[in-house]
Amino acid sequence: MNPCELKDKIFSREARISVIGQGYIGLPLSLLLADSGFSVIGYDVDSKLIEELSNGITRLRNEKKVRDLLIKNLGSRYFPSDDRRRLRGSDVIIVAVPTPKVNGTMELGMLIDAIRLASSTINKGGLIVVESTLPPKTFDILLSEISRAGLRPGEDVFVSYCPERAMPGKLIDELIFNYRVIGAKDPTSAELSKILYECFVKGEIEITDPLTAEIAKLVENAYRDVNIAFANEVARICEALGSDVRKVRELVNKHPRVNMLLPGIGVGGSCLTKDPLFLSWVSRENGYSPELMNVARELNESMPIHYANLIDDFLRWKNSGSGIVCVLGVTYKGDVADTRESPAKYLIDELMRRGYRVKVYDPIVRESFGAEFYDKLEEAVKEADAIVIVSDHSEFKGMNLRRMRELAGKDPVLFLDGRLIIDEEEAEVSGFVYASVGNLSSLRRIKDEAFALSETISKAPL
Ligand code: SAJ
Repeated sequence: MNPCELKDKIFSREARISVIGQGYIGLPLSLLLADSGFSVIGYDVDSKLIEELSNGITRLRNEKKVRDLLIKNLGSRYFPSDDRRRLRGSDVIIVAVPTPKVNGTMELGMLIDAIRLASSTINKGGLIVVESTLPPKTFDILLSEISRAGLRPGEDVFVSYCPERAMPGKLIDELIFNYRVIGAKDPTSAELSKILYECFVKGEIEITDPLTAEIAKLVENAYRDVNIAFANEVARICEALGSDVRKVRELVNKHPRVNMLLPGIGVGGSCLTKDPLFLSWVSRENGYSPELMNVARELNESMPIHYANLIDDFLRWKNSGSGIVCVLGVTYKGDVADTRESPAKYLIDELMRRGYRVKVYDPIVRESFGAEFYDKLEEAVKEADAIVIVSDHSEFKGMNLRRMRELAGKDPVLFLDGRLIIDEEEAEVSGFVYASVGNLSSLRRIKDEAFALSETISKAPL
């Protein structure tokens, strides 16, 4: 097959496409390609996942559009499979497997396996596209693997890097409307990839070299991580000085050139927690050791532990270090069914390590990281000495705080708002001791008043 033939096959939707990896990106991508007219094999090594998909079930539970596209295309244009032989004869193979961080290093094993599989099954003259996030200079390693399989990149097979940049919660819309970057070493690989993505992408498609694409993808997430760390730093300053970060943020964001992000109880998800480190590690191996990104990461990682300490302090003061903590939300952010690297895990681990009973409620996922899971919010809140919001799920925004206070334990009960979604006054009128990320004033005041009272009592004449 020569490039013109492949181009024609893409235009006519006759190109046979396979996608390796049917997770957060591979599945929606496969479905968008199927929906635009291609026959797509969605391959994954996870047989259970393939069985679920074959029955029209997706694990991306809060992604309604993914579910709708699955039902629409399953068996007609989308074919999930765990059989590697089904990939043989593919004109296009897209790799969308994870690139995780394991024990402080980048784990490229899955990616290399996927590239080997693609190299051994792609048609001569076909196109391999990598969507998985690549640490800088990894594209060259992948090209070497392809060469080792006896294929000359840019001649026998065309290869490009087109990093995903879709946000969980709105995967389909983001895959369609976001701008895309294609990194390729030769113009034919770039052009074929662009034609392919134009079949469903409505955003701009930029062509560049692979190293620039690798760095750009990581910089986007590092930028966000550093900016959230800045907001978290300001929150910690406000806590120390007795101010309220919500008011400070509201004011500073009125400035035309300031856009401070939202501080919170932690930064989770699979992307922001590893991409800045990939960038930093590879840079260090090449002679420059970044500091800002590493410090930002450390600050963001410290957030759940900082609030575990705060709850611990409160419970030592209230109950001599025993009590029940109710954790609301375990997903890494609101309204997504994704618990990867969730701050909830680190908070719960720390509280349980300190001997507290931890009750968990989440309306979207049934995960509790070893704590007690409750199906009903009211059951989880019952008898709690402290309640902490970790995920900004919509359900928590309209919570009946008076009812929550009736159910919780005896006075005082701490309500720690980890995502700044609860009104301070309403929480206090309902009878809670309110504290939030970046605002500990009420908690301090109540502790000071209680201390002053106990001093008065102890000094009073018998
Ligand atoms: N968070 C804050 N404050 C904020 C915004 C977010 O504390 O102001 C927290 C969230 O609660 C969450 C974490 O940060 O725990 C990450 O959430 P996110 O919404 O910032 O990002 P992700 O991980 O869902 O998706 C990111 C996005 N990258 C950027 O916005 C630069 C997305 O576009 C990428 O496609 C995705 O990473 C990815 O796959 O790389």
